[in-house]
Amino acid sequence: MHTATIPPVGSRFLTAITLLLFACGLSTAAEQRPNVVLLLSDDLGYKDIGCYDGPVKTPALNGLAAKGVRFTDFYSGAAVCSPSRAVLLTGRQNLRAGIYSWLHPSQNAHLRDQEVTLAEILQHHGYSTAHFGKWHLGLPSAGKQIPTPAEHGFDYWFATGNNASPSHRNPINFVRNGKPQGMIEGYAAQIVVDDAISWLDEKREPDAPFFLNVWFHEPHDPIAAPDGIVSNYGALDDQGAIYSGTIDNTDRAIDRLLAKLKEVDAPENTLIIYASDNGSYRADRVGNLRGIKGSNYDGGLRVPGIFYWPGTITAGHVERQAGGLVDLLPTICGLVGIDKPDGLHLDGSDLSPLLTQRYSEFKRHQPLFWLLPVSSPAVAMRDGNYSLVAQRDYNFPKDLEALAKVTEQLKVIIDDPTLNAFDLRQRILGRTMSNPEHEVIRGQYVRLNMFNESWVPAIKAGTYARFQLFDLEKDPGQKTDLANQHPDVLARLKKKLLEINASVMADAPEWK
Ligand SMILES: [Ca+2]
Repeated sequence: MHTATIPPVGSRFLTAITLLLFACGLSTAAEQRPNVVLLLSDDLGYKDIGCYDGPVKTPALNGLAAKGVRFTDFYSGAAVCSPSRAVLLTGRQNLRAGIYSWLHPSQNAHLRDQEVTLAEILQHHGYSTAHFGKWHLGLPSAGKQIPTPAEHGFDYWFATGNNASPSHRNPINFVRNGKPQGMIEGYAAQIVVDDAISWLDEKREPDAPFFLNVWFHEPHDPIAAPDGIVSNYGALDDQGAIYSGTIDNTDRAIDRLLAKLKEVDAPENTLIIYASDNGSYRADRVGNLRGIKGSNYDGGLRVPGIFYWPGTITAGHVERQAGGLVDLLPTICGLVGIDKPDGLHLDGSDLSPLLTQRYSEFKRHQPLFWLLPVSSPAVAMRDGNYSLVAQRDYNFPKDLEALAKVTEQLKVIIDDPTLNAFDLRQRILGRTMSNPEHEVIRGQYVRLNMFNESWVPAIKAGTYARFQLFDLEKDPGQKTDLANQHPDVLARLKKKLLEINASVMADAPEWK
């Protein structure tokens, strides 16, 4: 469902609800607001980059962390791509924004037009806005009228609908402002930065502050990186070495972008934020955390979180309070001095007191909360050092007979008796197969398990069971369930979790 759109601001389209929300907060000029640069990796884990004790050489990111604030307990918006990106752009739980799981072109779900995005807020306050890289919040296809990044507040966009295809090398699926670009030679991270640099040089409004939203494809599968980089990490056909190579290559691209940013404006005028959209699909890159991408245990959720703005954000501070992508919209509004949108529920809180040594002023109005119905556990909440998770207590209407048949075929293909059912599922969902016939079977499995809109009523009516309680300070690996030991804490947090869940479900839309 789309709200009526009206074209009041030049070529930009704002929804009626957006106008209402901003009616009291219009600014007439760009004033002295800083540029905002958001750098996001795709599927990069808690222990990948150098400044988080990972094995990959990332001097550019390490430099931002050393001269800015690095969060030890930073969280993605969700355990998979699309919902996490929806959370980032809206500051709201993904179901409120209409995103129940990762998006596939066969679905009608997309980031709802009426959501107020960070890009719309900044654009409305005079920013020149641009998106580069993976989008995965829905693009028009097969005649479907799905809003593009332009309808979500970006003056300019250069994006792929989902992953770089066929891999990070020589991708064929970039679209610039609605126009397919065909094959582009090179590696996705460098291509994305090339385009961002050219936008900075030639296409932005030169007198306006800018919002550069750079969402890299790396290290999401299918992976590729230059041999000269991969060889620093192992054999050229070693998946771990290639994976590391994609991250190293991204850091080199970031280094080029940072040099350009310094050239176009003083670092004191540019806020830079780096994070990842969810945990790694590699169990060796999530540190000692439990679970990987797709899981609502911390391994699927915890990611790097780095904030850099010399002169304003504290230099060289390591922050141990929890933060997340859900906080970016209110935090950026707080840092650049823009009122948050009124009249809608924001799930995130403004982290700027933690970034500017006003620690006692920080207040989280609602515990961090993750809901991904297709995940196991389906729901998670963090309150202080406590983590509460729970399983879905309802079933999706799947074709179980077809699913059992395909699962048996995949068990034979993978042939790894050490994998339990959950890990097998994660392995199948998380990684493409090099054998084309096997990949077809994997595709059948993915589609049979994939969210579709007919599940929404079951999700909205669903309840939870098997609650587990962990103390992340003592037990970051979530190994010891304290639910029986601390029934009082369990009851208090469970009540809170169910309240947030009810609030989310009240906003979550039906899709047809
Ligand atoms: Ca991802």
